[in-house]
Amino acid sequence: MAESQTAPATPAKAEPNHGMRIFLVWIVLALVADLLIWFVWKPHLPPGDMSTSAQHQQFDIAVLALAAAPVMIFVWVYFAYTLIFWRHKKGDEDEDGPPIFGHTGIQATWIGGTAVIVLAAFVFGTVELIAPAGAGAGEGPNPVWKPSGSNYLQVQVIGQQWQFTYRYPQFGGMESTQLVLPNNRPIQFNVTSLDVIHSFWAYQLGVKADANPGVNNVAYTTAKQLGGFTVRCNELCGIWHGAMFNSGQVVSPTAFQTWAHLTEAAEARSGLLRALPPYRLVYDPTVIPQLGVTLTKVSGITGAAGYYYPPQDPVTP
Ligand SMILES: [Cu+2]
Repeated sequence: MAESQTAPATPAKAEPNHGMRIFLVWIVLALVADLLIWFVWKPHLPPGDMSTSAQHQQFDIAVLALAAAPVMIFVWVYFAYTLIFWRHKKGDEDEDGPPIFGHTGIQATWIGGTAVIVLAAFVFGTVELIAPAGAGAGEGPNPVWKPSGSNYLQVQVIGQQWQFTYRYPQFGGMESTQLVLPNNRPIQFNVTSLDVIHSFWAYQLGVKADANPGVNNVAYTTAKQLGGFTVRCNELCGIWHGAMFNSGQVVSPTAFQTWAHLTEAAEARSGLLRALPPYRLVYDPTVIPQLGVTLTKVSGITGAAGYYYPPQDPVTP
Protein backbone atom coordinates (compact mmCIF):
# COMPACT_ATOMS: atom_id res chain seq x y z
CA MET A 1 0.00 0.00 0.00
CA ALA A 2 2.69 2.40 1.08
CA GLU A 3 4.68 1.71 -2.02
CA SER A 4 1.82 2.50 -4.39
CA GLN A 5 1.13 5.72 -2.55
CA THR A 6 4.67 6.84 -3.06
CA ALA A 7 4.85 5.82 -6.72
CA PRO A 8 4.83 8.79 -9.11
CA ALA A 9 1.97 7.35 -11.23
CA THR A 10 -0.20 4.27 -11.13
CA PRO A 11 1.61 1.75 -13.38
CA ALA A 12 -0.51 0.34 -16.22
CA LYS A 13 -1.86 -3.13 -15.52
CA ALA A 14 0.38 -5.63 -17.29
CA GLU A 15 -1.23 -6.77 -20.53
CA PRO A 16 -2.04 -10.49 -20.56
CA ASN A 17 -0.48 -12.51 -23.35
CA HIS A 18 -3.39 -12.20 -25.77
CA GLY A 19 -1.64 -14.15 -28.50
CA MET A 20 -1.08 -17.14 -26.27
CA ARG A 21 -4.67 -17.08 -25.00
CA ILE A 22 -6.06 -16.98 -28.54
CA PHE A 23 -3.68 -19.72 -29.61
CA LEU A 24 -4.68 -22.03 -26.75
CA VAL A 25 -8.42 -21.61 -27.33
CA TRP A 26 -7.90 -22.01 -31.07
CA ILE A 27 -5.76 -25.15 -30.88
CA VAL A 28 -8.26 -26.94 -28.62
CA LEU A 29 -11.29 -26.04 -30.75
CA ALA A 30 -9.48 -26.80 -34.02
CA LEU A 31 -8.42 -30.21 -32.74
CA VAL A 32 -11.96 -31.05 -31.61
CA ALA A 33 -13.39 -29.90 -34.96
CA ASP A 34 -10.89 -31.93 -36.98
CA LEU A 35 -11.51 -35.05 -34.92
CA LEU A 36 -15.27 -34.65 -35.41
CA ILE A 37 -14.83 -34.08 -39.14
CA TRP A 38 -12.66 -37.16 -39.58
CA PHE A 39 -14.37 -39.68 -37.34
CA VAL A 40 -18.00 -38.53 -37.21
CA TRP A 41 -18.69 -36.61 -40.42
CA LYS A 42 -16.48 -38.31 -43.04
CA PRO A 43 -18.26 -41.70 -43.07
CA HIS A 44 -21.51 -39.90 -44.01
CA LEU A 45 -20.08 -37.60 -46.65
CA PRO A 46 -21.41 -37.94 -50.19
CA PRO A 47 -21.04 -39.72 -52.52
CA GLY A 48 -20.31 -42.56 -50.09
CA ASP A 49 -17.67 -45.25 -50.52
CA MET A 50 -19.16 -47.61 -53.09
CA SER A 51 -16.26 -47.40 -55.54
CA THR A 52 -12.62 -46.34 -55.68
CA SER A 53 -13.54 -42.97 -57.17
CA ALA A 54 -16.31 -42.40 -54.60
CA GLN A 55 -13.91 -43.30 -51.77
CA HIS A 56 -11.35 -40.82 -53.06
CA GLN A 57 -13.98 -38.08 -53.39
CA GLN A 58 -15.15 -38.67 -49.83
CA PHE A 59 -11.53 -38.56 -48.66
CA ASP A 60 -10.85 -35.35 -50.62
CA ILE A 61 -13.83 -33.51 -49.17
CA ALA A 62 -12.86 -34.60 -45.66
CA VAL A 63 -9.23 -33.48 -46.12
CA LEU A 64 -10.33 -30.08 -47.43
CA ALA A 65 -12.68 -29.73 -44.45
CA LEU A 66 -9.79 -30.69 -42.12
CA ALA A 67 -7.70 -27.90 -43.61
CA ALA A 68 -10.49 -25.32 -43.69
CA ALA A 69 -11.90 -25.82 -40.19
CA PRO A 70 -8.84 -24.49 -38.26
CA VAL A 71 -8.73 -21.41 -40.49
CA MET A 72 -12.42 -20.70 -39.97
CA ILE A 73 -12.17 -21.39 -36.23
CA PHE A 74 -9.23 -19.01 -35.93
CA VAL A 75 -11.34 -16.23 -37.47
CA TRP A 76 -14.21 -16.98 -35.10
CA VAL A 77 -12.00 -17.22 -32.00
CA TYR A 78 -10.21 -13.99 -32.85
CA PHE A 79 -13.54 -12.27 -33.47
CA ALA A 80 -15.03 -13.51 -30.18
CA TYR A 81 -11.87 -12.59 -28.25
CA THR A 82 -11.93 -9.12 -29.73
CA LEU A 83 -15.57 -8.60 -28.80
CA ILE A 84 -15.02 -9.76 -25.24
CA PHE A 85 -11.64 -8.30 -24.29
CA TRP A 86 -10.98 -5.41 -26.62
CA ARG A 87 -14.31 -3.67 -26.66
CA HIS A 88 -14.43 0.00 -25.83
CA LYS A 89 -14.59 0.63 -22.07
CA LYS A 90 -15.41 3.77 -20.20
CA GLY A 91 -12.31 5.88 -19.76
CA ASP A 92 -10.45 4.38 -22.70
CA GLU A 93 -8.58 6.86 -24.76
CA ASP A 94 -10.18 7.36 -28.14
CA GLU A 95 -7.01 6.49 -29.93
CA ASP A 96 -6.13 3.74 -32.33
CA GLY A 97 -3.68 1.10 -31.22
CA PRO A 98 -0.12 1.15 -32.47
CA PRO A 99 0.12 0.40 -36.19
CA ILE A 100 1.49 -2.97 -37.20
CA PHE A 101 2.66 -1.74 -40.58
CA GLY A 102 6.12 -3.04 -41.22
CA HIS A 103 5.82 -5.89 -38.73
CA THR A 104 8.01 -8.40 -40.52
CA GLY A 105 6.99 -11.35 -38.38
CA ILE A 106 3.28 -10.97 -39.11
CA GLN A 107 3.88 -10.36 -42.81
CA ALA A 108 6.18 -13.34 -43.18
CA THR A 109 3.77 -15.58 -41.26
CA TRP A 110 0.85 -14.47 -43.42
CA ILE A 111 2.64 -14.93 -46.75
CA GLY A 112 4.27 -18.17 -45.65
CA GLY A 113 1.10 -19.65 -44.18
CA THR A 114 -1.14 -18.87 -47.14
CA ALA A 115 1.54 -20.03 -49.61
CA VAL A 116 1.87 -23.35 -47.80
CA ILE A 117 -1.93 -23.85 -47.76
CA VAL A 118 -2.36 -23.03 -51.47
CA LEU A 119 0.63 -25.08 -52.64
CA ALA A 120 -0.41 -28.04 -50.49
CA ALA A 121 -3.93 -27.87 -51.97
CA PHE A 122 -2.40 -27.82 -55.47
CA VAL A 123 -0.20 -30.86 -54.85
CA PHE A 124 -2.97 -32.76 -53.06
CA GLY A 125 -5.49 -32.02 -55.82
CA THR A 126 -3.06 -33.14 -58.54
CA VAL A 127 -2.24 -36.40 -56.77
CA GLU A 128 -5.91 -37.07 -56.12
CA LEU A 129 -6.69 -36.54 -59.79
CA ILE A 130 -3.99 -38.94 -61.00
CA ALA A 131 -3.99 -41.67 -58.33
CA PRO A 132 -7.61 -42.82 -58.77
CA ALA A 133 -7.24 -42.86 -62.61
CA GLY A 134 -8.92 -39.57 -63.38
CA ALA A 135 -11.02 -39.46 -60.19
CA GLY A 136 -14.11 -40.89 -61.91
CA ALA A 137 -14.37 -38.03 -64.39
CA GLY A 138 -14.48 -38.24 -68.18
CA GLU A 139 -10.95 -37.95 -69.56
CA GLY A 140 -11.86 -37.60 -73.23
CA PRO A 141 -11.11 -40.10 -75.98
CA ASN A 142 -7.44 -40.62 -75.01
CA PRO A 143 -7.30 -41.02 -71.23
CA VAL A 144 -4.02 -40.09 -69.63
CA TRP A 145 -4.65 -41.86 -66.34
CA LYS A 146 -5.73 -45.49 -66.38
CA PRO A 147 -6.14 -48.03 -63.61
CA SER A 148 -3.25 -50.47 -63.26
CA GLY A 149 -3.69 -53.86 -64.94
CA SER A 150 -5.52 -54.57 -68.16
CA ASN A 151 -8.45 -56.69 -67.02
CA TYR A 152 -10.99 -53.89 -67.61
CA LEU A 153 -14.61 -54.50 -68.15
CA GLN A 154 -15.62 -52.22 -70.98
CA VAL A 155 -19.06 -50.69 -70.77
CA GLN A 156 -20.33 -48.28 -73.36
CA VAL A 157 -22.77 -45.71 -72.04
CA ILE A 158 -25.06 -44.35 -74.74
CA GLY A 159 -27.16 -41.27 -74.02
CA GLN A 160 -30.16 -40.44 -76.13
CA GLN A 161 -33.33 -38.46 -75.53
CA TRP A 162 -34.22 -39.56 -72.89
CA GLN A 163 -32.62 -42.72 -71.76
CA PHE A 164 -29.25 -44.28 -71.06
CA THR A 165 -28.41 -47.68 -72.48
CA TYR A 166 -25.32 -49.78 -71.92
CA ARG A 167 -23.40 -51.92 -74.38
CA TYR A 168 -20.92 -54.60 -73.43
CA PRO A 169 -18.43 -55.11 -76.31
CA GLN A 170 -16.78 -58.07 -74.53
CA PHE A 171 -20.16 -59.83 -74.60
CA GLY A 172 -20.97 -59.64 -78.28
CA GLY A 173 -21.91 -55.96 -78.06
CA MET A 174 -25.16 -56.80 -76.29
CA GLU A 175 -27.16 -53.87 -75.01
CA SER A 176 -29.08 -53.35 -71.79
CA THR A 177 -31.16 -50.62 -70.21
CA GLN A 178 -29.82 -51.70 -66.84
CA LEU A 179 -26.23 -51.04 -65.81
CA VAL A 180 -24.89 -54.20 -64.20
CA LEU A 181 -21.28 -54.18 -62.98
CA PRO A 182 -19.05 -56.73 -61.26
CA ASN A 183 -17.48 -55.94 -57.91
CA ASN A 184 -13.71 -55.40 -57.63
CA ARG A 185 -12.91 -55.18 -61.33
CA PRO A 186 -11.77 -51.99 -63.05
CA ILE A 187 -14.49 -50.62 -65.32
CA GLN A 188 -13.83 -48.55 -68.39
CA PHE A 189 -16.85 -46.48 -69.32
CA ASN A 190 -16.96 -45.33 -72.92
CA VAL A 191 -19.52 -42.56 -72.84
CA THR A 192 -21.16 -41.19 -75.97
CA SER A 193 -24.48 -39.83 -77.23
CA LEU A 194 -26.72 -40.39 -80.21
CA ASP A 195 -28.33 -36.97 -80.32
CA VAL A 196 -27.73 -34.01 -78.01
CA ILE A 197 -25.36 -33.44 -75.09
CA HIS A 198 -26.10 -35.59 -72.05
CA SER A 199 -24.02 -36.36 -68.97
CA PHE A 200 -23.60 -39.77 -67.40
CA TRP A 201 -23.68 -39.43 -63.62
CA ALA A 202 -23.49 -42.65 -61.62
CA TYR A 203 -23.87 -40.88 -58.31
CA GLN A 204 -22.85 -43.49 -55.71
CA LEU A 205 -19.95 -44.62 -57.92
CA GLY A 206 -18.56 -41.09 -58.04
CA VAL A 207 -18.49 -41.20 -61.85
CA LYS A 208 -19.49 -38.29 -64.04
CA ALA A 209 -18.73 -37.93 -67.74
CA ASP A 210 -20.26 -35.82 -70.49
CA ALA A 211 -22.00 -37.77 -73.23
CA ASN A 212 -21.42 -35.92 -76.50
CA PRO A 213 -22.44 -37.10 -79.96
CA GLY A 214 -19.45 -38.22 -82.00
CA VAL A 215 -17.15 -38.32 -78.95
CA ASN A 216 -15.89 -41.26 -76.92
CA ASN A 217 -15.44 -39.93 -73.39
CA VAL A 218 -13.60 -42.42 -71.17
CA ALA A 219 -13.98 -42.68 -67.38
CA TYR A 220 -12.74 -45.32 -64.95
CA THR A 221 -13.80 -46.70 -61.62
CA THR A 222 -13.74 -49.92 -59.65
CA ALA A 223 -16.80 -50.89 -57.63
CA LYS A 224 -16.03 -51.89 -54.06
CA GLN A 225 -19.45 -52.78 -52.66
CA LEU A 226 -22.43 -54.83 -53.78
CA GLY A 227 -25.72 -53.00 -54.14
CA GLY A 228 -27.73 -50.55 -56.17
CA PHE A 229 -26.84 -47.09 -57.41
CA THR A 230 -28.61 -44.42 -59.41
CA VAL A 231 -27.71 -42.99 -62.79
CA ARG A 232 -28.89 -39.54 -63.73
CA CYS A 233 -28.46 -37.35 -66.74
CA ASN A 234 -26.61 -34.27 -65.55
CA GLU A 235 -26.89 -32.08 -68.60
CA LEU A 236 -30.09 -30.32 -69.62
CA CYS A 237 -30.96 -32.31 -72.72
CA GLY A 238 -34.57 -31.50 -73.58
CA ILE A 239 -38.04 -31.58 -72.16
CA TRP A 240 -37.74 -34.98 -70.44
CA HIS A 241 -34.25 -34.40 -69.07
CA GLY A 242 -35.59 -34.65 -65.52
CA ALA A 243 -36.97 -38.11 -66.25
CA MET A 244 -33.69 -39.35 -67.68
CA PHE A 245 -32.51 -41.60 -64.91
CA ASN A 246 -32.29 -45.28 -64.16
CA SER A 247 -30.57 -47.57 -61.73
CA GLY A 248 -27.60 -49.87 -61.74
CA GLN A 249 -26.39 -52.83 -59.73
CA VAL A 250 -23.02 -53.97 -58.50
CA VAL A 251 -23.06 -57.76 -58.27
CA SER A 252 -20.48 -60.47 -57.58
CA PRO A 253 -18.15 -61.31 -60.48
CA THR A 254 -19.80 -64.71 -61.00
CA ALA A 255 -23.32 -63.24 -60.92
CA PHE A 256 -22.15 -60.68 -63.47
CA GLN A 257 -20.76 -63.34 -65.81
CA THR A 258 -24.05 -65.26 -65.60
CA TRP A 259 -26.16 -62.17 -66.27
CA ALA A 260 -23.99 -61.01 -69.18
CA HIS A 261 -23.89 -64.42 -70.88
CA LEU A 262 -27.64 -64.94 -70.45
CA THR A 263 -28.42 -61.48 -71.83
CA GLU A 264 -26.09 -61.96 -74.77
CA ALA A 265 -27.62 -65.36 -75.56
CA ALA A 266 -31.17 -64.03 -75.30
CA GLU A 267 -30.39 -61.12 -77.63
CA ALA A 268 -28.69 -63.47 -80.07
CA ARG A 269 -31.80 -65.70 -80.15
CA SER A 270 -34.24 -62.82 -80.58
CA GLY A 271 -32.22 -61.41 -83.48
CA LEU A 272 -31.58 -58.22 -81.60
CA LEU A 273 -27.78 -58.51 -81.68
CA ARG A 274 -27.86 -58.66 -85.47
CA ALA A 275 -30.22 -55.71 -85.67
CA LEU A 276 -28.16 -53.50 -83.39
CA PRO A 277 -25.62 -51.26 -85.09
CA PRO A 278 -22.16 -52.87 -85.02
CA TYR A 279 -20.26 -51.86 -81.89
CA ARG A 280 -18.35 -48.64 -82.42
CA LEU A 281 -16.88 -46.13 -79.99
CA VAL A 282 -19.09 -43.45 -81.56
CA TYR A 283 -22.15 -43.66 -83.78
CA ASP A 284 -23.28 -41.51 -86.65
CA PRO A 285 -26.62 -40.08 -85.51
CA THR A 286 -27.76 -39.50 -89.09
CA VAL A 287 -27.72 -43.26 -89.73
CA ILE A 288 -29.44 -44.24 -86.53
CA PRO A 289 -33.04 -43.29 -87.39
CA GLN A 290 -32.91 -45.83 -90.21
CA LEU A 291 -31.80 -48.52 -87.82
CA GLY A 292 -34.90 -47.85 -85.78
CA VAL A 293 -36.98 -49.31 -88.57
CA THR A 294 -35.20 -52.66 -88.32
CA LEU A 295 -35.26 -52.62 -84.54
CA THR A 296 -38.93 -51.85 -84.45
CA LYS A 297 -39.51 -54.96 -86.47
CA VAL A 298 -37.36 -57.02 -84.14
CA SER A 299 -38.35 -55.81 -80.72
CA GLY A 300 -41.58 -53.98 -81.35
CA ILE A 301 -40.19 -50.89 -79.70
CA THR A 302 -39.86 -47.55 -81.32
CA GLY A 303 -37.69 -44.76 -80.06
CA ALA A 304 -38.08 -41.12 -79.20
CA ALA A 305 -38.16 -39.00 -82.36
CA GLY A 306 -38.18 -42.22 -84.37
CA TYR A 307 -34.63 -42.96 -83.32
CA TYR A 308 -32.97 -46.24 -82.69
CA TYR A 309 -34.11 -47.47 -79.31
CA PRO A 310 -32.98 -50.31 -77.14
CA PRO A 311 -34.73 -53.41 -75.83
CA GLN A 312 -36.48 -53.33 -72.49
CA ASP A 313 -35.05 -55.18 -69.53
CA PRO A 314 -35.14 -57.83 -68.40
CA VAL A 315 -34.70 -59.80 -71.57
CA THR A 316 -36.22 -63.15 -70.88
CA PRO A 317 -34.05 -66.00 -72.16
CU1 LIG B 1 -29.90 -36.35 -70.97
